Amino acid sequence: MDKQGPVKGKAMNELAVLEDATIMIKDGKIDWIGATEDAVDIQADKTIDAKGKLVTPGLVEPHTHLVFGGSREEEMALKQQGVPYLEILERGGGILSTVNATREASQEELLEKALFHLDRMAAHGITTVEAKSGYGLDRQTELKQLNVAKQANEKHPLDIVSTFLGAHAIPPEYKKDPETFLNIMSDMFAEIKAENLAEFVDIFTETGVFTVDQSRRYLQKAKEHGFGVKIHADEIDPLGGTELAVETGAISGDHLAVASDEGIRQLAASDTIGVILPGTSFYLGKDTYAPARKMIDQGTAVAISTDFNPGSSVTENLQLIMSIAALKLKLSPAEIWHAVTVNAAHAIGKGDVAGSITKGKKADVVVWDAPNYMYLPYHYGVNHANTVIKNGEVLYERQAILPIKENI
Ligand code: IZC
Ligand code: ZN
Repeated sequence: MDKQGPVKGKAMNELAVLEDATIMIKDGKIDWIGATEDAVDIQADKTIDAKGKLVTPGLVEPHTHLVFGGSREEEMALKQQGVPYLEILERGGGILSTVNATREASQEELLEKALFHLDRMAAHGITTVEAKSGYGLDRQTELKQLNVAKQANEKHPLDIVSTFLGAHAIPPEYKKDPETFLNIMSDMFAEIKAENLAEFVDIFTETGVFTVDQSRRYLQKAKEHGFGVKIHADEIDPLGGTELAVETGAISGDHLAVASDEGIRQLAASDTIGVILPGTSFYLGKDTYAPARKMIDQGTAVAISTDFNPGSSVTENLQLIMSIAALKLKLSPAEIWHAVTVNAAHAIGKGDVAGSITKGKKADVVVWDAPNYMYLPYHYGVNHANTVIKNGEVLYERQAILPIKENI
């Protein structure tokens, strides 16, 4: 797995697999990788024997709503009764209920909760995480969320890439005046940039949220302030968010569940990465999944993510999403591995340091209780991580409940 740049289209099915390999780590970085028989002169302080086990780059999680207050388990009953996601939002629930809980929570509470979720992600083999704001929808709370992500990045061993998603929903106080609300959010760009609180700006382009025109103007301003841009595009209604992602040169277009054929064509011809979140279709009980198969067949670089958030995809387990990608998106194991490593890293601007086991990159490596790379999507819903290494340090090790005796 040492290709540079995002892996596009058919190349996603060509995985570089080494049998009987050795990886050397020095100063938190990959120092050498190759066939064990070529690994001469090994003088390691510590070795990890991964015989018979799959070893991969740490998973990169390119789309989460990590920092939030409260939870929304009551909505599950509404969803079971068939109340659509956007109607729950329209009634003041959904994202807006998390907004209330996030406004009420202290910075310390939000940090503690974020660290808990990060621990769980790390235990599931994730070593780099993108985290969005967007549950404040006012200056003060959005800054509180961004500061929590910054603190979490400083305190937690995982690397966090921060995205400003102030344009996640229209708060009730601006229901009739979304333009003014967007201006309040874009007025924060200079400060967020100056304080280095986010690398990307994202917007939810959706029916009842923000239109394509509003999104275009907002993202244009973000680019003028030096941000890379992302879009929650074509998740529920096909508004043309995929085309807008290409037009604005977004680093990624995310969701794309109902992208048009023209949008898919344009995406494939662009450098924008398609970040697919099949856990959302699964969790919202939809039959429609993003046309990821078509996207890859036409040449797109696809990444996959949990979309971890308290409403539409409540899981930190990217391995489960890898299985959903196999079962529902019909992606091959090789495509899925590219989607959760190198392409996910490029989707958050970390392709130079994460996403592959390459000399000079961060030593973010996972040993899995799996005999080969096809095994993870196949054996679904559980945690296969055996040992998670971040920056060359062991971060997580699976504990046996009973030590397995030799020669039982
Ligand atoms: O809290 O429901 N889609 N934003 C856009 C979300 C899902 C997160 C949520
Ligand atoms: Zn999202």
